[in-house]
Amino acid sequence: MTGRVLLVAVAGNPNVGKTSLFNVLTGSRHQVGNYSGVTVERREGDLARRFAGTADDGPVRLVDLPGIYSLSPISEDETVALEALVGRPGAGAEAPTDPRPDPRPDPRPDVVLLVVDASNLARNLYLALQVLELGLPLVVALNMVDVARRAGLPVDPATLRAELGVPVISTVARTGEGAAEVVAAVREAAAATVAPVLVEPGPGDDALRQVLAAAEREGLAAGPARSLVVARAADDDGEGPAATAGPALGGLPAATVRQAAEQLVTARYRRVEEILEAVGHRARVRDEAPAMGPSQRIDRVLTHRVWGLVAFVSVMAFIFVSIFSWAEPLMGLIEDAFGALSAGVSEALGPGLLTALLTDGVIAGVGNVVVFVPQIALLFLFLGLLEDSGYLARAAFLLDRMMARLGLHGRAFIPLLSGYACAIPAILGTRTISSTKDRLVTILMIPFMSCSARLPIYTLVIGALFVTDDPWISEGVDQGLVLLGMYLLSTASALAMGFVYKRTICKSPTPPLVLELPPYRLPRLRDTLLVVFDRVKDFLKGAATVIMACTVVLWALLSFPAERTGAGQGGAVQVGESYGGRAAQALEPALEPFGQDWRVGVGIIGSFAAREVLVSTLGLVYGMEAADDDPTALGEALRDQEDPATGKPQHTPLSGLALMVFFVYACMCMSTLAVVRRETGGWKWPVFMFVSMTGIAYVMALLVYQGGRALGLG
Ligand SMILES: Nc1nc2c(ncn2[C@@H]2O[C@H](COP(=O)(O)OP(=O)(O)OP(=O)(O)O)[C@@H](O)[C@H]2O)c(=O)[nH]1
Ligand SMILES: [Mg+2]
Repeated sequence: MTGRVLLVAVAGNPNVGKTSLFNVLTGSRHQVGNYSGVTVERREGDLARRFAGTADDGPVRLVDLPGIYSLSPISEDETVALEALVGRPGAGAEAPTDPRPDPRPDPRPDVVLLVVDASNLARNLYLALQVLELGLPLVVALNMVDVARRAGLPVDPATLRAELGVPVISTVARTGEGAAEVVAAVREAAAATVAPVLVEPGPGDDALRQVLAAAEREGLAAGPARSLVVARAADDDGEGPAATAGPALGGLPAATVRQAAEQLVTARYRRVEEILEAVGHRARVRDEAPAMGPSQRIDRVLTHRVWGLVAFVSVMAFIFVSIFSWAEPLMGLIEDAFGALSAGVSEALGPGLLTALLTDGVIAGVGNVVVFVPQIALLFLFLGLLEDSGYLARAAFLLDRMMARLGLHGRAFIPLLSGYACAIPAILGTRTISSTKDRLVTILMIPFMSCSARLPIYTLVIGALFVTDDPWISEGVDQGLVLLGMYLLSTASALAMGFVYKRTICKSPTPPLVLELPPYRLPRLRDTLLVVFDRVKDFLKGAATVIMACTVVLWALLSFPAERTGAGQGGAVQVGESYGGRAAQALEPALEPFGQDWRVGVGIIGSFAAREVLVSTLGLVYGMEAADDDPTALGEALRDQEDPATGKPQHTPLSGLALMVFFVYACMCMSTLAVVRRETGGWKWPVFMFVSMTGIAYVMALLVYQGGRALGLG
């Protein structure tokens, strides 16, 4: 075995702890969450050093897969999982006749590590039987034994091993219990030869016997190909691939194949019952009426038509208000730190072009964005805790009725909500939606959800222009509510767009929601903090690269031709006279109708590279224009700016609102467009998305500003 990499596929039902186990074994930290469909693509990782053993043991590579209920995939993520086990669709049925040496681009795994939820054995065993039919070396990780133990339904791994005929190891993936034994069993299994194990046909299952015999005659007797032909035929109800499998099975009539299919499914369920009986679960379940557990009691409230909705809105309001008020002190500290750094640099270098570039450009640009790290960290922390507790699935269930009334799929809820964090993983998350049209609608809706990159923009505008003097409202609360309003607007708009798309370009019936409610679990703070840490790292990497580059380029455009006035280290720059300033002024006629001047225009242009660039760019423009070298906070500069014509404030709550509304709708994220292109397989939808969203953004901002003016506001 030495030298060759042992490929191990980690498969199993959704939400059973596959990724948790994969993370333990490989030392990685991919996202886990307490709902089905967290993992939607295959991810590889090498065995962590502490499990690697001696040099003779040879390298092991693991592949983490999306969860599947059976080997007949109905959605994109399930297809990914199946292909990792058996190759591309159809390859199984065509393999015997396919002239190509290996029509499968995915290498078949050497060992399947099937993760089974010990606290949910009945459902998990069906898949186990199907995987046995594949005839691949198999090791079962009996996970969540801690939960099963607590629930009073422990499973004896030895009994299960005797029933399935493959190694069974008890594990607790959360703590890493049993991981070393899993590795040992996997290595051992790789060396063994195995044959596909099919369930015994029952006494009356003649059709099934006929199909099996035909498969044997066709030379499909050995290896996984044969079981796959039968399995495909069985699970497809004689439709689709099964119809093509028919002729391959010695010309048996389709009716026989269909009948065999039903018989095989029934035979599997019979076998599941037998195993449950052997493990001792059936008897116990029969004896004790299942008591109402704490999960069910909580659910009575949280999925209640009225109380559930009240709870959901309260949770959301709490999150947005605390993002505002809790982050405040930390943001102040960061602001001060960058101010001190800037002052230190100008002190050390003295006045000059380089100093101006460093202080006005690099430090101010990056600093204006880094300031938002506390808020972004809080947002990810809250969303992570919601995900890991199991609440998200409840919220999806709760809002499914509402979604259905709009004609939308309940499964779309979790991707939509995770769009609050970032559209990219959210768009990948739509792979769990089986209907192509429903999936497309969801993909088109997601960029309307306000992602974390919009947060700095909302915060800046709200912080600068929505200040209350009312002593009864503590500062932060009302601003938090304005922020909540922006999120509500974006959510309502996403839903409205979904409603429209569903009735126009993506007409299709909506299938009912099939969603498992996972048991509530205490979120693991460590896991959530790791995710927060990774996200903040990504955000900072963005700040250090894209934002810095944009800032430097814009700084150059705004600095030349250089005309400086006044005293101070470099004096104020006549930004308006620069190349960049003049170009932006040419755009002013388009900006004025929604209450913005050319300075904001520079920011809007910059933000097509990345939304946060708006903030760093505004910081740059105002920083360069400031006559003294004591940098005032960007918010203050915005508030103090006067309209040269009227002498009134240039930025009012109304113009701020119009600007925020523009950013609610504008599609300004190249990465999102790239992902949409990949997931929809072409340029059509990303182009549609960009054009329509930008158009809507402009019109909505215009309506808000002009409407507000007409009503006498601002
Ligand atoms: N109590 C307990 N919880 C576990 C165990 N293993 C995983 N979990 C939790 O179960 C939930 C699901 O874990 P994941 O690793 O994301 O499950 P998955 O099988 O990868 O899920 P999908 O990718 O959605 O198919 C998380 O909340 C984990 O913390 C375990 O052994 N015991
Ligand atoms: Mg997973």
